[in-house]
Amino acid sequence: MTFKLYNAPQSTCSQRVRFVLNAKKLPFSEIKLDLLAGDQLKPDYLKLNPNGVVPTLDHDGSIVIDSSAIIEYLDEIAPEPYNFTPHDPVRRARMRALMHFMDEMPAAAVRVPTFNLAFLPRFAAMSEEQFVEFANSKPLRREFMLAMGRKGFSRKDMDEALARLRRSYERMEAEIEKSGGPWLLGKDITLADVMVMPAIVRMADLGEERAWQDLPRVRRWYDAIRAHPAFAPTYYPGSLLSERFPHLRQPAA
Ligand SMILES: N[C@@H](CCC(=O)N[C@@H](CS)C(=O)NCC(=O)O)C(=O)O
Repeated sequence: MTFKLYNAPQSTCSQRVRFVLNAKKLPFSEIKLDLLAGDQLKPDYLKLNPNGVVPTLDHDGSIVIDSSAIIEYLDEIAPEPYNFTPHDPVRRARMRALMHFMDEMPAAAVRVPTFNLAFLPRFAAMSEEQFVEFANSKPLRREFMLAMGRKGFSRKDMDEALARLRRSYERMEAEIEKSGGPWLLGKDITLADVMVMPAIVRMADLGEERAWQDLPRVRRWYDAIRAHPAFAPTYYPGSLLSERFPHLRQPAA
């Protein structure tokens, strides 16, 4: 089996897939795209992934797109040495419901502080025409980019995104309490944990770790995922935004 992953070191969706590949000890090669340079919008890449986003997995010539579809696919084709999907259908359905929640809430909300705090200086340096052309070339994120504009999201948009993230941490706390932890669904790590991991790591990288300090189960969950053997190879040097954008080393306002 040969795996080629089109991805970006700092992309949260890519980090989900790298984590599962590493946990399963599946060797893979990486094609690294520069998302700010627009590599994901080039015609050859759009033939693989018409959404114009990473990640994309090429498995022996079969193309699989979308991080949640890819990690479920990997669990199906390579259930050993570790399977992230519960055997019991009810637990499996619970896991999938949480996976959807993670995409709809924290993964969507985290884009607002990410773009405002990390990427904005790049966009602010473009002319309005260049920016609109760049935004219009994005199949999936056109409206998001235009809503942000070259001046960034408003304070109100930022506060709303941080509030959505806070509700996500509270939901995690409640799920861990219900399941008995240490993971969202109990004693075994599942794809639901993998789905939320990059948003939490991103917020810590943006200096927002304090936002879940009053939630002891989330704190322990965060320690546990960082101690997982797949974590270090997933977050190889250069995977954090603060490594690429040194201005982020200041705590977020
Ligand atoms: N639902 C997709 C979303 C993928 C996505 O948004 N990828 C981001 C990086 S995390 C991207 O490629 N952004 C490029 C862009 O906005 O142009 C997935 O989970 O794979």
